[in-house]
Amino acid sequence: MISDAAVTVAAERLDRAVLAAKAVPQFGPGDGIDVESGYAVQHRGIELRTGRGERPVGVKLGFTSRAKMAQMGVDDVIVGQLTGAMRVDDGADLDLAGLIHPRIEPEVAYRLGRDVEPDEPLEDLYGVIDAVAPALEIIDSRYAAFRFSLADVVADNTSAARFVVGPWRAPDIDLANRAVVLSVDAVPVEIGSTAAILGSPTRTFGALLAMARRHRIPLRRGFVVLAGAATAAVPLGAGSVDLRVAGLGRVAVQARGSANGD
Ligand code: OOG
Ligand code: MG
Repeated sequence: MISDAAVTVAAERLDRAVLAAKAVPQFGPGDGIDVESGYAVQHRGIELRTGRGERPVGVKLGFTSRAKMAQMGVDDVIVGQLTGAMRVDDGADLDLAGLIHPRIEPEVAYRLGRDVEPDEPLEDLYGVIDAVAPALEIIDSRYAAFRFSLADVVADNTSAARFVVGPWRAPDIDLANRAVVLSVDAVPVEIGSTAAILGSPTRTFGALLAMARRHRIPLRRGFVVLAGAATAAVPLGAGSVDLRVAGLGRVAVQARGSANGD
């Protein structure tokens, strides 16, 4: 575990990359950032954001599907945090100018119906979910060339940049194996199934609770939970992106302008 001062230095470096939409080099062996240190850096980064008035509004899981693990060359589930500044309304414009090299991926979102305290005797979050929706996540690694180690990506708040949640509905449907079609300008670019997410997105509830406890990540009423992408992420340029999840509905975003690039 790195020192408290080193946590702050790393968090400030990543935070500047977010604000300037300019990539920074990955951390190296000399930086000594292991996964635990990565979570400390992530927390410090969230403190920098809340210090600017951003509000925590949710949590996200990463690498819950083989497609994502294979794409990014990592093999462990990770957790990150969402703030209000990352939220884009369903169907709204998303300005790419504030981003580096964004990618978009199909997700399922769950909503927490109440606060969950870390010491509650729960096995998972199943009974706490009060709504479910199709969602899009826009990830934007702050590292050059979108390359990172597991510890790096944890420190970088799991590449979280923007997210879009479609219409919420009651969580009384089985989401274990639903077709997922991600389209750009009406052309399907990724086709998959929610089964790719740990066999069923609901399986993420136990993993998320365990990780939130372990890494002291708050779970609050109304929080959005992104279960992780069902397919690989696709590079995002200007265009109209639409996700359909069978039986659940659709969500869309209109990407405009162009990202800064590496
Ligand atoms: C890390 C974020 C992974 C997911 O859904 O698996 C993630 C990345 O791929 O940059 O959000
Ligand atoms: Mg994701």
